[in-house]
Amino acid sequence: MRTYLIPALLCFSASCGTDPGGSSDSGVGDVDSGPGDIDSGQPVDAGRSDSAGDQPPHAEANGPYAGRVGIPLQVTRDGSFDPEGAFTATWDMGDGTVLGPFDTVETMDPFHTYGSTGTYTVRLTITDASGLSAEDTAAATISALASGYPNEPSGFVRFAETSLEGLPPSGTLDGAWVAWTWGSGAPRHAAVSAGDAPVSPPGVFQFTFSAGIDVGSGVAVLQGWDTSGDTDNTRYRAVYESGWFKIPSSDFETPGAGMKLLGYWGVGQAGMGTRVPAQVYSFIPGSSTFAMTEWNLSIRQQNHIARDMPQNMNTGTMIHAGQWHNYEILMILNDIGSSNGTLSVWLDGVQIHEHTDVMYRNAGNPSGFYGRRWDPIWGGIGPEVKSRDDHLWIDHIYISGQAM
Ligand SMILES: [Ca+2]
Ligand SMILES: [Ca+2]
Repeated sequence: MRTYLIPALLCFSASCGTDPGGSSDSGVGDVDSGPGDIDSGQPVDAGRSDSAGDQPPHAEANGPYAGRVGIPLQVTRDGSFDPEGAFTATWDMGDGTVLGPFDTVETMDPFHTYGSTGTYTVRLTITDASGLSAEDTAAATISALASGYPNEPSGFVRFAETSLEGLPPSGTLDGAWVAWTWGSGAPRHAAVSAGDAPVSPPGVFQFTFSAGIDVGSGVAVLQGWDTSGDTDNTRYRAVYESGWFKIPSSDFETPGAGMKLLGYWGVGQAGMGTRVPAQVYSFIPGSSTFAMTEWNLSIRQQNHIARDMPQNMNTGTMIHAGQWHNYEILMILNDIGSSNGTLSVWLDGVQIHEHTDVMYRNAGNPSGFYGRRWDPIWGGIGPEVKSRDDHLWIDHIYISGQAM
């Protein structure tokens, strides 16, 4: 009988933790049985320890936010966390819309489109895995979508406007400065109907990114320039442009290095044949190898004289498939010998870029702005081949400025 007591006594030593407890040790005096059993107590103690140590999450709603009626506004939970890790994010947008709860990083910073102007209180609720939560609020001020050409400087003279109701030059034209034409690539361009075009429905100009094209492929070209001469046209000291664009489907298959949507202005050189290298700006959505619904909006400024900005400068602004966007650009030449040219860009009425030290021209290339060219490129690092047709619409191009 004593032999039974020996393991029981040993259980008070270091070997006790490995004792499974239970039947073999059951009996009167067995220290492993009963509520006082050291083994069975461990999970209980561990549970109490977790409960006491679980910290509530922290919510950071960021902001304040500013947006426009009808334009998706993104909110971000950046800075929110839970000490134990996992959490969900739920957004009450303040207009009766609740988004979430979201549990992945891809979904926690959602977009919302407000239907009317006002200042809304956006409330973010962060909830952790054990149900503890925290809240934070931010104001979202929603303004009316600007009409007309709100950032056109006073004193600028309109010299081109097209509602693109048909293929140029048969479409509606207004203004003597610009002749519209298009290059190779048919049938990658067309005039199509879009009843939701904001300024001049229903005719819009459609570029088609066709299935089968390789990365780096151009789509089609729409361009305009002064019709008064051929090789030494009227040049402009300053130009302002407004236009609209939309990816009409809900997403777009884009290559890894993004794509150029809107093309560029020619500037500086004399001679018609040298337009192409004189890039002033373009819009290049950020990279993805998947069909996307939204893109970072980047701008390029480069010309034959200098590249004063990074190749593709991210504006921190998003564009969205299925949504018309308005862009405005204002460019003013530098004085020869000084890097004091300006490049300003607005998206949907909100300024997203200003560059004030651009050298557009120098003594060897003294000319001004002279030509506008839209030439979307499904561009980037290959090998990638488009597997489906996608489209870009542009509409209602308006240009004004001051001749030299
Ligand atoms: Ca927690
Ligand atoms: Ca139109």
